[in-house]
Parts: sequence; C-alpha cells; structure tokens
Amino acid sequence: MHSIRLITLSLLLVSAVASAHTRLSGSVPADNAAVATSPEMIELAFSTDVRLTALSLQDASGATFDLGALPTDASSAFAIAAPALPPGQYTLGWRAVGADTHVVSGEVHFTIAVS
Ligand SMILES: [Cu+2]
Repeated sequence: MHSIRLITLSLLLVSAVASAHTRLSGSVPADNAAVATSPEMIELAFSTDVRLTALSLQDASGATFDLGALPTDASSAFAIAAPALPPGQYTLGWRAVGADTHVVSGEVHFTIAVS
C-alpha cells in the first residue's frame, strides 16, 4: 500500500517537473521556414527566462558562421545579429540553461531560397 502511494507521488512529481521544463516557443526564421533573403537578426523565444550557453550556425556542407559573443543576460527572447548568408540550408543549434537549472537544447532548420 505504501509503495503504491510512493510510486504515485513520484510520478506526479516527475510530470510537474516535465511541464515546467523550458522549451523553445518560437524563432525567426521559424523552424523549417524558407526565407527569401538572409535574415539580419536571428530571434529565439523561450517559454521561461534562460541563459544561452551555446549557439552555432552551420550550412549544409558543415561550414560554420560566426554569430558573435553570446548574450550574457538571462531572458526569454533573444535577437542575435546574423552575418550575410548565401542561399542554402542552415541549421541553428542552441543550448540554454533554464531557471530550473536544466540544460535544454535543440535545432532550428531554415532555408534561404535562391532568388
Ligand atoms: Cu527543466
């Protein structure tokens, strides 16, 4: 009887933690978007304040593009100046630490179309 109640309690705790987990709530360009021109800014929005700990931008050949220094302040929205990018497929990799100290990471894929 006691063990069942303990299991139920720990399942409830796990789901409460999971629902509080920070996630990427949006980006510009959006994931899987095709844009006509090189974006001047790359924007990332999160469901809670985070500290960005890594950002990388790669094209389909694996070449990397410098995005400058990471923002140092915690925020739920970031705008990062992007270099002029030729048409192609890009992967933006990000990693962040949420307010709950969990590390979250992901990728945003976008294409700059040949005009
Ligand atoms: Cu979390």
